[in-house]
Amino acid sequence: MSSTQGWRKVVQHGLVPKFSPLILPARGLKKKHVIQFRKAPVEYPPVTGTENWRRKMRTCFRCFDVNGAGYITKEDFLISAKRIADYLDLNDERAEHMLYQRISMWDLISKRKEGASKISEEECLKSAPMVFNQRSCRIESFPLQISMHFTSVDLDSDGLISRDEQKALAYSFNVSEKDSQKVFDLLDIDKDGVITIDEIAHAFAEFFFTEDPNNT
Ligand SMILES: [Ca+2]
Ligand SMILES: [Ca+2]
Repeated sequence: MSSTQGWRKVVQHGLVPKFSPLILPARGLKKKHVIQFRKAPVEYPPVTGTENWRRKMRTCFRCFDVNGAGYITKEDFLISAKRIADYLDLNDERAEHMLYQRISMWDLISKRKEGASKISEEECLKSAPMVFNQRSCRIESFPLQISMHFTSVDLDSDGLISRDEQKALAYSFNVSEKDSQKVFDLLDIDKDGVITIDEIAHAFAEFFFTEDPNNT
């Protein structure tokens, strides 16, 4: 299906995981939300690992490698969580909630690498095409990662990512405010000033599963 066919609702099972240790006031995602992809991950052709695609993966890796050590480790997730908490001056409860979510993301990544304590850029790039081509990834773990990412960025748990929440994430990844602004505008497909999980899901699917040189 071509992405020009409009917003066809493709339902995949990507329920928001119940990994939060705290009960926070929330609406939206606390209710079960099934991600509606504009184009389901399984509909994209297999990734072959073109130079353009590898460049996107490197950019992504370098965002997660917050301390620039050349590896992704648990420490990167801890630093990122602290930077978000500082940027938004979160109270202890919210900071702890978000920290737990970011650690859960690391645990999931590490578990996939047989409990590795650090992951290098080369390892990441080498295994990425195979990982992204697995049916189980496209059907289960990809939507799960999106849900975890979304929940960890949606700091006030209102089911939407605001400009400030996006800015806090960008700050934690050492991304400039100008670039963060650009990313926000790209993600906010319907231009209503907030990002929904379905908008994020579409952007992530296009980013990770498209090798089109025009997709950067
Ligand atoms: Ca929010
Ligand atoms: Ca929007």
